[in-house]
Amino acid sequence: MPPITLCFLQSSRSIRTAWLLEELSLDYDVKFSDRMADGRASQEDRDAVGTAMGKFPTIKDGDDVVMESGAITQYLCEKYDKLHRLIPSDPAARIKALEWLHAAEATFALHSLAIVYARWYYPKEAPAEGLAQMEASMSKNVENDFGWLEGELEKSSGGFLVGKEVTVADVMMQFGVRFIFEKELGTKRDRWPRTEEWLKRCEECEAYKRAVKKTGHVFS
Ligand SMILES: N[C@@H](CCC(=O)N[C@@H](CS)C(=O)NCC(=O)O)C(=O)O
Repeated sequence: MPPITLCFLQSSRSIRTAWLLEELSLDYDVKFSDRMADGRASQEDRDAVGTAMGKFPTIKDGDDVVMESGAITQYLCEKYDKLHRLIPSDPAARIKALEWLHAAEATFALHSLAIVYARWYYPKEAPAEGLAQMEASMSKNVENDFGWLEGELEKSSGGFLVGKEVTVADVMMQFGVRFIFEKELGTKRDRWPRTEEWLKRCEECEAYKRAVKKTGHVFS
């Protein structure tokens, strides 16, 4: 079997897939793209991804080309996680893992990126209080999301989102939470001590550290 190719963009969700590939001990090559001055990948690199969206992460596994970090996660687990370690087979644990897998994009990214776009696109000549009011309104969603996350970590018996071992829940959620904390999108890290501890625990995992080393991932 030729190795899987991971189309990886610096400082992006691509770290989720690299971490997962390491958790699954799969052989993979990294096709690395850097961000240009405008924060995007170059047009050439986006074209080279070979999908209609040209987004990162995308993987190539034989004839299969998969985009969307959540779909990639599900695809890799269904195909390679024969022991159901990353998506547990216990029904209650499986539901929890799938909730987080989807919440990473459909809830946390949705609400926090609304603030990023407001910061990008709010007219420079408009009064600054207008943007502050928009952010304050949109922060309510983010605060609500973190209330859920902190509450689940308080109830969790292990150190991770679904018990004592890493699952897709942690692999999908870590990047977005780190992003929200670093950019202070609608909340501040000191409000969520359990979440901060969990984030550190994720980033101390050997597989996560291997993924960072192999890809050169940095947060910026
Ligand atoms: N929902 C998608 C989002 C993919 C996405 O927007 N990726 C960003 C990086 S985090 C990207 O490719 N940006 C590069 C560009 O648009 O030039 C996923 O979860 O994979």
